[in-house]
Amino acid sequence: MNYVQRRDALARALPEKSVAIFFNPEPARRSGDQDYAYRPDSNMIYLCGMDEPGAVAVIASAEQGVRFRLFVKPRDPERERWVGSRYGVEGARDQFGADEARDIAELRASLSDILFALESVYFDFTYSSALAPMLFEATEALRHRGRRASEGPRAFCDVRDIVGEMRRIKDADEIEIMKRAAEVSVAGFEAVLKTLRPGMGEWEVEATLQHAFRARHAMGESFGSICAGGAHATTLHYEANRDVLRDGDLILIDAGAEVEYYAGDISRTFPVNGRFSPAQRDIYELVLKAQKEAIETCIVGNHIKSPHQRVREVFAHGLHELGILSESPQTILSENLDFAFYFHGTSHYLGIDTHDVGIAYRRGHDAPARLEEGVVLTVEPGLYFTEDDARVPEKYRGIGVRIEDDVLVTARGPVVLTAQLIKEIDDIEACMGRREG
Ligand SMILES: [Mn+2]
Repeated sequence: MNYVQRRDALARALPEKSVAIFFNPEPARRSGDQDYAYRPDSNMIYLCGMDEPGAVAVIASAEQGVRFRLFVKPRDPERERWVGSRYGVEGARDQFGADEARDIAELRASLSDILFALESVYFDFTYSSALAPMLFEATEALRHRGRRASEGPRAFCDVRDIVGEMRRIKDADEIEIMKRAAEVSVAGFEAVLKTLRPGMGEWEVEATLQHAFRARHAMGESFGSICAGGAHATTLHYEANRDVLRDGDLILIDAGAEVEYYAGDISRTFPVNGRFSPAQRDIYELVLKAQKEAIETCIVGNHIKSPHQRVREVFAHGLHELGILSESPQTILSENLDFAFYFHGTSHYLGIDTHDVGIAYRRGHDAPARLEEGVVLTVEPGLYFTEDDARVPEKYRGIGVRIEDDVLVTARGPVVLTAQLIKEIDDIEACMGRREG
């Protein structure tokens, strides 16, 4: 992985006389003496691959000598017999390439040396409650050390915009991993297609996905899988997955595998019994048309909102033609009438986080960020008609459809990383017709 290049890029992006500080939080307590499954900080993963709880990374601006410091828990054979091995100070140096590695217990004392000659300190404000008090304390101590009032930093800055801009463009290593995350995610949905049938529990669909992901050595799900049968699909983030799938209903599945800390993110909507009803077909075909046209807009020079604009245009015409909205497509768009049935965005960046970092709107401008080579984004239009919406023709009530793929922007146009997974009605019906048992 290009950790050295990434840290160099960050060092050059920082102003002179500054450092950026990152850290992995301690595991979160679940209950009793059990913790939640551990997930390291995404920027730690991106900049040095360090996954150990409690580790702290300090990266200095380019003109400084020692560029990369790591503070980690020391080796402790007694403790490691219980909780697993640690990298230790030696590992931080040898495996992670730290120019300087120390025991985490020395962080507090080391901060005065690190901060002494600095003008500014960058850290992730997400963790301000953990990091800011220590930084303030160290800075205050320098201010009151007495000899010269000029000691210590004067500014604390949020590092998220800088690293977010770096992470927005994926390098070759990242794209390789993301292709695998996409592949494993596809395999999960294919496993569902083979087994889906009326009477199955939504939780069984969830378990099918989890099994397919883990069996292919994914770390697990990149977010809590949504397996929403029938009208549950009209709740955007339905994750309860505790209902039974009924004959004649659709199931909306939004899930993805996490591979080496990178996320896949797919949505598909399948008929539980293997056949779409005419009303379900109407909505599905409209969403699919919008999704395919939106993917075509994922080209260099367009902006992050281009797919959304295209989806809204297709929906405005389709909602009018299906008699769901009587107003003209122009009126639907200008008065945002489509918002009643399509109330989320079409795209987000995808990467180490499912809703990945990266600026969507440039600060000080209203213009959305342009798509560039190496950007990975989702395209995920959906239409949702609640069961009790009297404005909507009865046959469409309770139908929710979302179709989502992961798209890499390249100089040669959009590359759909999840293209292997079928989404045409004929293909889905033919595939489900061949189900086991
Ligand atoms: Mn998504």
